[in-house]
Amino acid sequence: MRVDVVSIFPDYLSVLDLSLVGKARQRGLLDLRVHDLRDWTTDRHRTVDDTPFGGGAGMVMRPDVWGLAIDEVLDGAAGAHLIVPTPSGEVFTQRHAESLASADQLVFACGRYEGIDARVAEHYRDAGVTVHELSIGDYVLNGGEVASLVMIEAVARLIPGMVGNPDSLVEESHGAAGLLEYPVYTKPPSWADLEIPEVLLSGHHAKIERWRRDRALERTAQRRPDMIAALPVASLDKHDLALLAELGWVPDPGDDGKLTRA
Ligand code: JD2
Repeated sequence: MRVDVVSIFPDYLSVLDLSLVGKARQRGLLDLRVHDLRDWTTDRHRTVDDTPFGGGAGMVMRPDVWGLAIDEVLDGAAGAHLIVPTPSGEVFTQRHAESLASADQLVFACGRYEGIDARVAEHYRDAGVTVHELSIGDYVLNGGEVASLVMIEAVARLIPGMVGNPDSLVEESHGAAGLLEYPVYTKPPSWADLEIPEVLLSGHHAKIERWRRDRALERTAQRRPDMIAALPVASLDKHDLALLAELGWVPDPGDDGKLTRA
């Protein structure tokens, strides 16, 4: 896969030389190229921004400079996706990461200031490029660089032949799908007056699986009620339903196949 990142702060992306993404590059699975947007400016001051039409605070990035940059980095032959990180985007999820992992090329356009002139996304959509305006969450960053790092890491670890431990990806894809992970423990067995839950030392595989699923359900109900409300009742066994009932969740009497608060 080819990944191009365009930014006025290309040094922000230097952490991509490390760890997993760096390894993928060394192994030839990832062709990562970071570019300085100012390389496509044509004026003496290398200007990338201007004042917003309609007024208001701050500056907006010029579409003409972005157009020259994106036209040059887009590989016409490849199935390219243009990703524009923005606080106004759809929220980036594992589903986006999975879908982007099979693309031929990803181009990340990292804005600064108040963002990039809206015609850039519109123009490339009109030109037949798959454009994704994505946010990494409901908080405000100063630019798209850190958001791009997050998305690149999430995608890179899904590229076939990439992850250190393929078992962990298999478990992720069909394990406790739709639930948070259960708590994990390792040695030493006693630390800070805290012991390992006995069942994990028992060697009783079925009991361990049940204990882990119970903890995952409890944790999810406590921290992510939105995920409990999205669970298909058909994916839950008798024991799951009994535990969830104790936690205040029951099958919707309107029988839509989901749970609701009792
Ligand atoms: C960005 C800015 C508009 C306020 C380019 C912020 C983001 N989850 C996220 N939070 N913030 C961003 C993000 C991404 C790109 C830019 N800014 C600053 N723009 C209003 C602040 C400029 C993502 N993804």
